[in-house]
Amino acid sequence: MAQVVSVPRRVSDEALSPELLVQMYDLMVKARVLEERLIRMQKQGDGYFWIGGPGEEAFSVPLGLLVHKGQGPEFDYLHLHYRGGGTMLALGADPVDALRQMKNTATDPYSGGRNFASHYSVRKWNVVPVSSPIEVQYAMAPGTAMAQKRAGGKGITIVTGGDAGTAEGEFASCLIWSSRKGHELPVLIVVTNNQYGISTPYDGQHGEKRVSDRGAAFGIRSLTIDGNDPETSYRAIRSAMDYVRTERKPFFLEAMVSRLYGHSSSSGANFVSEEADCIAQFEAKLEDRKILTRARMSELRTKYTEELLEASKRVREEPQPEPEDVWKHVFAEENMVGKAARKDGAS
Ligand SMILES: Cc1ncc(C[n+]2csc(CCOP(=O)(O)OP(=O)(O)O)c2C)c(N)n1
Ligand SMILES: [Mg+2]
Repeated sequence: MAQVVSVPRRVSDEALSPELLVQMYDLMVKARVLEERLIRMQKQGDGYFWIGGPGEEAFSVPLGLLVHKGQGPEFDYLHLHYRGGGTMLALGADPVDALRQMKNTATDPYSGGRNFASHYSVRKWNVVPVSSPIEVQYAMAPGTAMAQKRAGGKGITIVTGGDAGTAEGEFASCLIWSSRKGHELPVLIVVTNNQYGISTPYDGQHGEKRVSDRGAAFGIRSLTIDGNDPETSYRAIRSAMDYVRTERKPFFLEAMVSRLYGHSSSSGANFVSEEADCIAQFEAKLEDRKILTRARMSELRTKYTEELLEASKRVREEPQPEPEDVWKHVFAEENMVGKAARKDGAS
């Protein structure tokens, strides 16, 4: 498949420190090994369905590293989709929690064993629950961005999703609500373009050359980058975030990425060798620049592979949710309306 790569505009090409490159590499490998463990768990019967982000690590990891993490409108809100595992690890998530969600244990902190793999939710980091119906997040993002604009401060909203989903109305709603003249919102609109929507290829579905071209119609600054290059991603995300944070206006960033294990377990989840592998490309650069040796890089991969294999065995022994727990967290833990009425003296 043709790789569409564009040279980033308006983004500095200042070198990133070797320490940062090693940190990004470490997280990218951890994220990949985690996805590979999740795929194996699902194939071995320790889960019902897999979906995740192998092939997006060169974009998802820098994104997570650049977030202002915390709870409430003064921090960044994240409306992620199901390919953001690298972002979660870069934020500091424990990879074992992803294994717990795959195994649907009661200890899964994201959904108590109820949701699919890669459906994160962390209130203390403003990570709102990932939605299985695609694009819902683009309709919600202007809401948190509006709250942030009203609250003042430097918090921004970040929303991510795929290329095919941009055909849905929620995506248009996001562009419209983010860009109203005089009411612009501090939202970083991200599309990770792997050039597929399940089995439907990008070509034939889009009249525009790039999805980011749509930004111009709304007066939204937009950019398409090679999301397979972590250095390009880091610089482009940092510069887009700086703009959104200080100008309190939207920015649309499209990142061209790969989809290295197909759509999900429903399409087989087997390695796709025809697409660019951002980790293999980064390894060649790190070796060439004498930042890491091949031996060190293999050691790291082996370490994470062994650690996550052991963790997956432990997770198998963790408790499953109790049947009556199905009634928890559905709407509210108690009848708030009835309780308020009783306080007012009503029956
Ligand atoms: C509203 C809705 N329609 C259809 C689906 C089925 N579905 C799940 S993923 C997907 C393709 C999404 O493609 P894209 O937006 O490019 O994201 P990618 O999976 O490629 O990252 C579809 C159609 C869904 N989950 N929700
Ligand atoms: Mg896609």
